[in-house]
Amino acid sequence: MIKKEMIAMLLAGGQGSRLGVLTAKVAKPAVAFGGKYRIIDFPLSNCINSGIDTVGVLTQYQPLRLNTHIGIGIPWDLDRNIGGVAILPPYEKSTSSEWYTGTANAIYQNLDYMETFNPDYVLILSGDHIYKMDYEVMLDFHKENNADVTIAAMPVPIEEASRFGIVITDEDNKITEFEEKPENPRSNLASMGIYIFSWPVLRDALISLQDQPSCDFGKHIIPYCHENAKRLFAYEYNGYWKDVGTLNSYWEANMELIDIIPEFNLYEEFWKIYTNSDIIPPQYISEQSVIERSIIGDGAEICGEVHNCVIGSGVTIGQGTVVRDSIIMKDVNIGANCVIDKAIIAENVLIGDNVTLGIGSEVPNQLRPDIYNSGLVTIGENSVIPSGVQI
Ligand code: ADQ
Ligand code: ADP
Repeated sequence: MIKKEMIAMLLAGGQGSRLGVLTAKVAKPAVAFGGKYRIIDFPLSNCINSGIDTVGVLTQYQPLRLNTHIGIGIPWDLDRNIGGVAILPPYEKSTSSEWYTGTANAIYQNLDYMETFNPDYVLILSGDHIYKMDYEVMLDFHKENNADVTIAAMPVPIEEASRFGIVITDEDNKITEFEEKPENPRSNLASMGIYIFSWPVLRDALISLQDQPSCDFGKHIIPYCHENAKRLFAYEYNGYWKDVGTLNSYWEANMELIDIIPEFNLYEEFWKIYTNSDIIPPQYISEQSVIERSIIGDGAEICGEVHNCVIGSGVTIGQGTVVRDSIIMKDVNIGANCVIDKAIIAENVLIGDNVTLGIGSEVPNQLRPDIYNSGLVTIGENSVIPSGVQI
């Protein structure tokens, strides 16, 4: 019989509506990040770096790009005969079939999958966080405390605390109270949405709450475990962690990569971030170009100026064009003499000549200083912006 000590279940099905046009056609975990990666690469790489070789990826909303990206898991060394990576969309069952109505409902609908591996522990992860974490160390913590549930948690600014599940702990890190997104948080220790469950405890909670509509970990499963006197512990994490669920946090997290000493380092040898990338030629930088403090993806051809940007692979930037403080995803073609300031441009966008985008001081048009109130201009994938347009 197959036996795995711990398997991971990666929730990758949410719509990500707060990312606006960036997730109109792709699931949030499939959104490009850091010039080369997709968001889901981070939790997937953490799994393999932590020695977890069995990962179920729960998909639902716009899964095509995610499926193509993950494939059979070769870049993450997850192409195994036993275990490996499995894409788990909602499916037709003999008794019923339904969409995943909530995070815990999605896991509940895959009880059989988890059962196959006869696990001692199940790790629940979100597909949309940028961080590095050794889940094996978290598992050691779980075992040392003889815990039923361990929640990774980190301090956040108190004004942001109501966006998270908030835990209150005693001096032994045992959770004495848990509140999902409280209006008036009484602590700033936030759940990171990363949980280790002892398998019988998770199984029991999922089955007991199977009729709960939109069953969710933060709203239902964790409170249920707490009410039933299970041993809940907070595993405090103090490294870099970012939920890139909003345009601003997505933009910031990309921009933090180009800091001189980045808080989140993509270049560490001992914790590599793996991705599925095409075989493409090197970058070409022409003699007229100026590049400063930027990440430039493979296969990019730059003839203009690039300042403080994250430029994806296969991007072309024409002569006389200036791009500043922007994130340009894969395969975007930008013509000549454009000015682009503080923009996020999704994949496969075509921009003509003499286009101005954004609201920075460098941009001649100050038509709409209030664009999307975040101050960021976002262009959805496959858009075509004709020459001369000002946005
Ligand atoms: P939220 O950030 O609100 O809170 P949620 O919307 O529940 O997280 O989504 C968690 C993950 O599950 C995301 O990766 C999302 O894409 C995925 N997902 C959502 N619905 C899904 C579905 N139906 N099927 C498959 N996948 C789905 C949670 C916790 C908080 C905690 C924060 C930390 O509830 O307590 O503080 O995460 O970010
Ligand atoms: P955002 O909060 O930016 O919209 P999330 O990925 O967190 O992004 O998803 C938002 C909420 O919408 C989640 O609570 C999730 O349960 C729900 N949701 C998203 N897509 C679906 C779907 N296809 N079916 C059911 N619920 C969904």
